[in-house]
Amino acid sequence: MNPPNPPGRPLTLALSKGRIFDDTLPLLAAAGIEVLDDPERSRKLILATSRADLRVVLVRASDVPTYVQYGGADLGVAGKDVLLEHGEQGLYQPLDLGIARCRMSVAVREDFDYAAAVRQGSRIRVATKYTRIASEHFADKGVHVDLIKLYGSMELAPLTGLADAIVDLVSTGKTLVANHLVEVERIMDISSRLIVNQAALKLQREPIRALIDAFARAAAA
Ligand code: PRT
Ligand code: MG
Repeated sequence: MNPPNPPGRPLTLALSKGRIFDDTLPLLAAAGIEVLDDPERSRKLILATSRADLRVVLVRASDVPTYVQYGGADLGVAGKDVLLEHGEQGLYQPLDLGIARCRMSVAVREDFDYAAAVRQGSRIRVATKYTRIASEHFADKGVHVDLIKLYGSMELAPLTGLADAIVDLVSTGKTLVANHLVEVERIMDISSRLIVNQAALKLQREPIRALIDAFARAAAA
């Protein structure tokens, strides 16, 4: 049996299932906090923790900033990619947790001459989920692009002729290799941040500060 959350309002931490949840667990453990349900085995979306004043809610990775911005959660963990696409307004970002590391890159088919396409000033078609990051990147380079918004499986776009290039996250590089794509530019390094609702920080300063400090010690260790 999970201990009930106390009356009043426990602090709510928004996490996404998968690598963010998996990489945040050890940080919570280092702070002496255990999550009392396993999201891979239970269908619960609200998970109690070993601390009665803290609960975890599970949301889509790209919804974490929305929950925190509007106060559906007091805190959250989100990738820099997600934060840049969402916009960082209303969110306090006290910590880079250094987890779920990867990079945002441009990739093309092995047989596509990206350097020549860019040099000739031709318009290139770029498919991506990260339209904001991509449009800023190419604008900075002075390259004309037609952006095609996708929600997943970006790697398929150059293989089917949908696009010349993709902007996507790369970690081991195995997905690119398996699909005969090559990384031609690294746009930025990505890791996940702790984000905090600014109003919650004012109203519940002590417990939130204590949690931020605990995360900071765990991330530094
Ligand atoms: O899956 P869903 O649509 O719900 O959301 P999501 O894909 O945003 O969530 P999730 O859990 O997959 O990713 C959460 C966060 O983890 C991202 O926002 C990134 O900050 C971070 N992260 C770290 C990654 C990766 N590494 C990563 N490798 N997110 C995605 N990938 C994907 C990448 O898009 C590509 O398809 O993995 C593939 C490449 O991996 P390699 O190892 O083959 O290079
Ligand atoms: Mg994913």
